[in-house]
Amino acid sequence: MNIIALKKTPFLLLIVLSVLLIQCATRDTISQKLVMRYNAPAAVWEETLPLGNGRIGMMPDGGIDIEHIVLNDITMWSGSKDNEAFNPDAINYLPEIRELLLSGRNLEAQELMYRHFRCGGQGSAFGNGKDAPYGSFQMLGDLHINYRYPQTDSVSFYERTLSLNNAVATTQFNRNGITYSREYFASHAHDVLVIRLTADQKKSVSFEVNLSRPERATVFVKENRLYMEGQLNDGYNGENGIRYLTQLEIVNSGGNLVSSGNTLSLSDADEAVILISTATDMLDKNHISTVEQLSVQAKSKYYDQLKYAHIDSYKEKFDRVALNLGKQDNITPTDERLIRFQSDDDPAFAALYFQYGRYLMICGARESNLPLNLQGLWANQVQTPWNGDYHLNINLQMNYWPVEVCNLSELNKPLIDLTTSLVPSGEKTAQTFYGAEGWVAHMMTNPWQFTAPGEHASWGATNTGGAWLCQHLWEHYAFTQDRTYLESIYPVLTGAADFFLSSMIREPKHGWLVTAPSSSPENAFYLPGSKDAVYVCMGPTMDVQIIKELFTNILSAAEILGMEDETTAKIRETIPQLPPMQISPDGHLQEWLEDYEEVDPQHRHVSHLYGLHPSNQISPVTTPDLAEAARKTLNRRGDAGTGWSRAWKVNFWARLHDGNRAYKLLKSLLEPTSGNEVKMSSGGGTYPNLFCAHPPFQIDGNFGGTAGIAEMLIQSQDGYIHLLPALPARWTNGSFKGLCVRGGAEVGATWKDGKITKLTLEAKTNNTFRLKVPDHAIAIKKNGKELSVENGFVPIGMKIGEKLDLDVIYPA
Ligand code: FUC
Repeated sequence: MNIIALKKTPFLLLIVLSVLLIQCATRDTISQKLVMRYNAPAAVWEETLPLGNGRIGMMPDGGIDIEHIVLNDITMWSGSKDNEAFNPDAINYLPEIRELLLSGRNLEAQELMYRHFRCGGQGSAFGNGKDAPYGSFQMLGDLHINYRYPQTDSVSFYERTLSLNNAVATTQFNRNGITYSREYFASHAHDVLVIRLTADQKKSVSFEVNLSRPERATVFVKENRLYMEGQLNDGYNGENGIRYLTQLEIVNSGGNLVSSGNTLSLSDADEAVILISTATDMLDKNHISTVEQLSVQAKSKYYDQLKYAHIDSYKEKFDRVALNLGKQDNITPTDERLIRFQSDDDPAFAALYFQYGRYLMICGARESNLPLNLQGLWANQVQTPWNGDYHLNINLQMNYWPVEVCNLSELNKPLIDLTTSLVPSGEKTAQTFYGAEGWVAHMMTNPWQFTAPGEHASWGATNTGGAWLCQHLWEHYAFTQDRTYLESIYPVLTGAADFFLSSMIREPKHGWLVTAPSSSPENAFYLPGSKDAVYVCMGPTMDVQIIKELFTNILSAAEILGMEDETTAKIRETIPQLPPMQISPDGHLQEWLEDYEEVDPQHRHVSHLYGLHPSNQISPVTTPDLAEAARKTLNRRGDAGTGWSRAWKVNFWARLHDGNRAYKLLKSLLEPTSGNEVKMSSGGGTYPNLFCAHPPFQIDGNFGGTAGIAEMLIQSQDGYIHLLPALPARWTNGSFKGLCVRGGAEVGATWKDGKITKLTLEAKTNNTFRLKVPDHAIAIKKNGKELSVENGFVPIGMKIGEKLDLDVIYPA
């Protein structure tokens, strides 16, 4: 048992550690020390600090006498396959529903859908699916540590921190002259949770520890180890539920470890390390031996070996990108910085928030596992809000907006795998509900490949969820240019297209081909002369934009792969028959085929601007009229909304090249919030731990915010690199490195007084990159030599691995 102390660390290891420390100290000047800091224990979960290694995680509250640490595993999902979802009766009503829509009787069509055109069974059980086949993502458990102190005088100093550079959290305080220190991390190298407890006086570490869970847990002690195990409901009270096992042990130096009942108790130790190893059998049929093995491996290491292996592994991803918007304040508590940001506009705080999004991405998901859900990896309930699932009408996709541009491309894999895994079930749904070819996923899914329409058509009718996911599949290619990968996903894209090609109908007014029935996510309208809210419609603008994008991407893929086939031929024929985007008489982009009046003009979803972001069908450069209509639409929608809605609007305004307005939305996303009751149109903002508040906590807004900041700094969706397309006045000087662009390159830039002075390009592929000459610049120079400019763009041919440093020249 050699985990314990630095004092036992061999000389060689010390040398390795010193080299690592020196490496950290000599990092480039753009990189910064990024610390979140708090001067009191967390009073609520939304103040605790999230740690994770993409599979498992924990959120310690830093309590002084009693510490509560919520534990997580991303595969803690109840439910199982729901065969009842494929409702065989629905298709019998499809012709009538379509007839009603074609004759403008949407309300009646909707009534029929409510009754018949929905999944069979319970569906998501309206977000209470924990004990239904749909299931729910759930917390793993609660770890409580009751500390014992020689004296219980008041505490003279207290701080909790989270280092974003190292993914290590700490708690430190002084009680009666003794400084107690705790260090926590979710090891990226050894796949265990680690907590080290020390004090600056010998024999001062004493505590009791236990594990629990609100339901479905058996806790026991064996050979001074604590175990918790159980099985979640498969939705049928059957044998197919996910099983989990958690093992906790304490390695200590100098203390006395005993167990009584289900509690481990350590007395008078010099220091202790709590090791938690945990797994479920969702993706690992040998989860019991995995738990044991991981624990044995971790125990064979010195604590510092564990810690630095973890840091090293985490940094490999985190250090790829840096953003410097000014001097980082690592002293002021983060909750105070959040409050102050509304008045001091500290640019460095925005940079911290940006990197926190990357931190959450690296710690919340890993390559071969489930994608980040509505909670990411972190939940403190058994029934999480909305089942903590994958909503496909914005939320899951938003989680993945930053992944490519923020240089974490490999973390896209879980999303790609999830999408691919939906195909067989999506084919059955296409057949059963529509008698159509290809595959379709509606508004929500789970690890059990749920693809049917939701149980309520007002939100469950959207059938472009799978096609929207296909946009992410394509974007991964756009950034990596990986042809083998493109070949592998080509059938997924064409399968999604086949569904629309075989199920769209012709609307009577213009003869356009449209989806029917469908809805514009969660927004309702009034039919002329009626005051009834209607959701069900034909060909909402978002559907058209998603389908057009899917079709266009398939044609590009087919060209690259040399794959003309029946689907591509049909796509070519169909594209001109899709509805165009329409501008309403008062200048807005129309959300529906008709210029209906919205029930809620400030609705949180802005689905019809999908074409502006994440797609590139609306742009101030190529489609100025549509961009103007989008601007009017956004002004009418207003700047409020749920957390994710504000985050989306940051991206919209960045795409409209309005940096100050994007910034205003970023500020509203960062509005300090408390409370965790579900609110659909107010209370959006940010909790003290910088988690996004829908409310309640929903992680999509964090990732949408991070992506939005990236959009303000760099864009590449129109075939060229546009640097600082939406720089707010407040970010006068700054620099970044390592952001990625489509075509396959990493870009860095430095700017002063809002003007780019230097930039760097590093090619990840052999390609020619088109760089937009920054506004007001007169030349771009490489080694003092001017590069040739064509219509405001500099074409730069590069070989894979090549790096370029360029200077931007302005009139004297
Ligand atoms: C969609 C949104 C809600 C919420 C939920 C998880 O239904 O309309 O605002 O984000 O997903």
